[in-house]
Amino acid sequence: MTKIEDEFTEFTMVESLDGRDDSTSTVSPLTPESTHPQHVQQQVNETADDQSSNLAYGGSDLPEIIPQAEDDESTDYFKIPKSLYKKIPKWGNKDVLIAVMGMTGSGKTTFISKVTGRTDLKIGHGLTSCTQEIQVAETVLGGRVVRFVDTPGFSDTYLSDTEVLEMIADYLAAAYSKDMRLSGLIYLHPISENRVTHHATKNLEMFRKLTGNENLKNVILTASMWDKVSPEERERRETELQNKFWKLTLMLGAKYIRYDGSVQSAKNIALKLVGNTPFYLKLQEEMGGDHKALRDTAAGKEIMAEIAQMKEQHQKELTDMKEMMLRTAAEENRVVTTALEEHYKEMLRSMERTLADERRMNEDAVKSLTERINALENKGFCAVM
Ligand SMILES: Nc1nc2c(ncn2[C@@H]2O[C@H](COP(=O)(O)OP(=O)(O)OP(=O)(O)O)[C@@H](O)[C@H]2O)c(=O)[nH]1
Ligand SMILES: [Mg+2]
Repeated sequence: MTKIEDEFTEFTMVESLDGRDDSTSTVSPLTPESTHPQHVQQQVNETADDQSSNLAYGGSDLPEIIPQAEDDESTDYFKIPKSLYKKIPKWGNKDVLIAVMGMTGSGKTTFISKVTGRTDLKIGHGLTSCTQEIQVAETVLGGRVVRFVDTPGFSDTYLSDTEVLEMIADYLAAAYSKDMRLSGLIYLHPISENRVTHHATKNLEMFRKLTGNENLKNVILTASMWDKVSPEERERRETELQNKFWKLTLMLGAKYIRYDGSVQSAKNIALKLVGNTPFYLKLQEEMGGDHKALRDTAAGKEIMAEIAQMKEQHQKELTDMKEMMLRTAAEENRVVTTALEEHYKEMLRSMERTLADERRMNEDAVKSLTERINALENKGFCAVM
């Protein structure tokens, strides 16, 4: 057997292992310390504006345990006596949970950092993704403890969509088991992108699938990176986003609110969600209520369809490439054969990644909700709050 045929056999063997071995899948390590409730340092701040919003959101009923910040821009949690942290409840039924979603690099962590005043959150500095785990940061807005859930984006550079969905699903399952409902979601899109890519469309589609159309009324769509484009361009792109890319989501009940990158503007957006009636996301209802496996949920099905499409495409490319390599080898064109071999190896690696994702989804199918939550807690990753 030639070296090339050997590698082709390797590809078919990987395929035959489907569903039995996950040795090729790579999962980036989670950092539980940053997300465990005991490590989420309490940082509380409240602006004059927030106090006015107390009226709108039942400020008369403020839990007395919530410390009031000394000034408008209290961004340093060390200003609040430690004894007061302890009095903040772990999870009170008046506490608010808001998820922030969007593509990698869309500014989710920056938004959460602005709204909570937390300066220790990991913000990306390059093209690669930064948030590879769920981070939770909290503050007080409108007299309520508000927790922001920072999620990794789909089509992330380090994590596959399957891994991202699994991570979000684990978090949501744990929240479901603790009766923690979301009050809203904020979806960020970078206005600096001059065209809406396939990546952006896919990300929004996944977002809708896991949220559920019936919950879109609790969603705020907004754009980041305003400072990166001219005022005329901003207006044009904002209108285009609303009339095209976001049109369906807006028609289904989501709202668009402009975010100018300032602390106050981030707080104003969050305050719009604080008074909502808390709800479960579609993914939580499907997994927690209907006991569906992740791959059978609407979001999971989307990923399964993509995996199937990618597998088919890889298979076709590999077959074509194998034929080409055999032909070139027969012609003894060593330089071209070597280049083709390199390309072929890269394709094999892509195929292996796709198959590993498929195995993850299949293995996930046999995991019960309880197992999912236990596994999450054993990892020390009970980042529910
Ligand atoms: N100019 C400008 N830069 C921004 C803005 N928001 C975020 N950034 C920058 O964009 C980069 C990505 O921001 P992050 O907040 O890490 O984005 P993210 O959505 O959390 O990214 P992931 O964690 O990778 O999914 C960082 O370098 C930020 O400083 C903004 O409004 N304007
Ligand atoms: Mg981030």
